[in-house]
Amino acid sequence: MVITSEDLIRFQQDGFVVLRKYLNADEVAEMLKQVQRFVDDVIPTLSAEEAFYEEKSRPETLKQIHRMCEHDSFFADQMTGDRFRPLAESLLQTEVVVKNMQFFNKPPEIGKPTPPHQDGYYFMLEPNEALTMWLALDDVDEENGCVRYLAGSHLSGMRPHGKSGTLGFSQGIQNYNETDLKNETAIHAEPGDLIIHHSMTIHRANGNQSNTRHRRAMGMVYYSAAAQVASEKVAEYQRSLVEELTAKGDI
Ligand SMILES: O=C(O)CCC(=O)C(=O)O
Repeated sequence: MVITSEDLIRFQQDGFVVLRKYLNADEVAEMLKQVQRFVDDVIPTLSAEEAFYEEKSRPETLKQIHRMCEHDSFFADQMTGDRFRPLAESLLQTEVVVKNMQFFNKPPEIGKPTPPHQDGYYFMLEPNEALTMWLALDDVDEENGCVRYLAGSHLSGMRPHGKSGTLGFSQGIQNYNETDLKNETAIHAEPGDLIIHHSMTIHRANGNQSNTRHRRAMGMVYYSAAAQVASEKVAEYQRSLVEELTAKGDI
């Protein structure tokens, strides 16, 4: 058992769980070193849709890197090894499929809000059984845009999503309201803390208000092995998104 029964119950009831100090300081430092290596050596070899910037002409405004495990063996090993995958299996109580490893940043001052959404809307799964692990690499709080959850929202189906206008989170919940805002749980985190949410759990984050602090994190996505992916729909969505972002000059 790689998770306590209390944490499993919390994940099943709330749709998210926080595992404090999942990585120690040395392990966080290693992750950051590998991200920097990826930025320096791998991003230059990739197509534009694999790395997003708040301002395309300013490399220091890097906000997301996608599919890192498909492009680099260190990140592939992270996804398939013992660190995260058995935890995903314990939480979903089934075998899992490795899907995605991402880097998320909200650069100081210009890091944009993450619109309220359910990851499952993007994943297009039947059944919608998957999870995202969010590993903090910085201290994260209200000022630099911590993640906020609606506890239990994974049990109430998919809310209507529509275009958000946000690079990297193209779809957002359209009818997010005052009650939702009141019911949010904001999760502060320290480097090495791991937050895990179900693919149906509603979450969002504010922008980064700090002038100096980044808000860096890794995102790891695992699907239940039983979930069927609407692959053609996903491919068509990705194709039209890349076309739209390219035409707008965002990537
Ligand atoms: O980093 C964020 O602000 C949100 C990340 C997110 O939505 C996710 O990991 O599913």
